Formats: sequence, C-alpha cells, structure tokens
Amino acid sequence: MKINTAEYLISSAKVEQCPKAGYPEYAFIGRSNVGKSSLINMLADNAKLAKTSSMPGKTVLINHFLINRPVEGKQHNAADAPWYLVDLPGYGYAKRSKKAQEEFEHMISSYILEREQMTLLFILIDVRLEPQKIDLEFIEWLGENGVPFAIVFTKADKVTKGRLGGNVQHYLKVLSQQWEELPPYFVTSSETGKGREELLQYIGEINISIANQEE
Ligand SMILES: Nc1nc2c(ncn2[C@@H]2O[C@H](COP(=O)(O)OP(=O)(O)O)[C@@H](O)[C@H]2O)c(=O)[nH]1
Ligand SMILES: [Mg+2]
Repeated sequence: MKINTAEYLISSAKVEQCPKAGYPEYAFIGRSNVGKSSLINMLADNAKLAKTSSMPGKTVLINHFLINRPVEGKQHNAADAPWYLVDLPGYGYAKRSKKAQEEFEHMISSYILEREQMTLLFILIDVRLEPQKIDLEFIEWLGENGVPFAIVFTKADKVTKGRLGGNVQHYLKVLSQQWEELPPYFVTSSETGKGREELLQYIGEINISIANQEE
C-alpha cells in the first residue's frame, strides 16, 4: 500500500471523543520509550508527525492520524484507501500515581474493547530486551478478550544480526508457552526503515479485504 498523505487529526481523552468515520483503524501501543513515535514517523515517512521524545510518559491521550485523506470527487484505489493510525499512550510508566495509573488503564482498555473501527493492534517490543512481564501480561489480556494483534519488534539496528534473529526466536518461544498459534510479527528499525514495506503491505492487505467485504 501507498501512503499519499499523513496528517495529525485529534487527541482524545476518551473513546467517545474519537473520530467518527468508519475507516479501518490500526493502533500502536507499547512501553514508554519502545520507539512508538519513531516507528509512526518512519511508516508515514514524516520525521515530525508523532513527536518523538526522550521524556517518557507524557502522552496520555489517544492520538488519531489520518492516512490517505480522501479527495472529494475522486475514487481511491483499495491500495491507497484512507485509514486511521492511532498512537496510544505508552504503558509501564513507573512515575504515575495510583489514580493516574487506574485512569490510564481504564482509558486504554475502553479504547481497545469499545472502539469498533479498531482493526488491529500493533504491540511494540524492544528487540534488545528479554521478554518483559508487563508486555506478556498485556498480550495475555488481549488473548482473553479476543483482540486481534500483531507484534512489532523495534530498534533492530541496535543489535547484531545474530542477536536479532536469536532474540526474535527467543521471544516467539516464550510466547508459544502461552499460545498455540503465534501472532504475526514484524522486525523493524526506525533508523534504517527496516520492516516498513512489510508492515504497510500487511495493513494494505487487510484494508483490501475489508473493502471487499463491504462491497
Ligand atoms: N537506534 C534506534 N533508536 C530508536 C529507534 N526507535 C526509537 N529509537 C530511539 O528511542 C528513543 C525513544 O523513541 P520514541 O519513538 O520517542 O519512543 P516512544 O516513547 O515509544 O514514543 C528515542 O531516543 C529514539 O530516537 C530505532 O529503530 N533505532
Ligand atoms: Mg512517543
């Protein structure tokens, strides 16, 4: 699929405030600092779209971006159909108060469970790290709730090729203790653009199958 335009639309504190159009929606989530903003910018080929920040935990809003804004009077191809990209706040930010943490969890879970347009959730995992409890628990929660998701390993440029393959396989092995069938996964680097084509193609294929169902 092609990205013709990518623009920031709105930040919402609640799922009810999110945009109303029924475009397919792909949300990105992960621990603070996992590389979410960088990945979104890399996908959109716009270094400033989602603010990257070295200060974790700042964003506590649901950020909607519109990819491929429809042009009035012009038919779009399935390959460059409009979709929403959603930047969800990072979890696992230790400095939140208990109350803030509860509000945060409520916001995330209501978005994930109630947002009808949400087609797929991408969970970002720093490929350098041992599987983290917080991510594994989150993935388990998604499974319990039947939420469709895929895994995006980030920062692939930060490890050697050998360790990259080894870490990915190790992660999948840990997941396979929980899961009979492994989720789709992508290995990416925002520095080098690795994984961009694969991710966009995957999203494009889902968009096409949704468009075909609607016909
Ligand atoms: N080398 C490298 N650094 C990255 C990559 N992705 C993110 N970073 C760095 O990791 C830090 C956190 O990235 P950011 O996108 O702000 O993470 P977020 O908190 O998940 O949105 C920043 O210093 C980024 O420059 C990557 O693919 N490769
Ligand atoms: Mg960010």
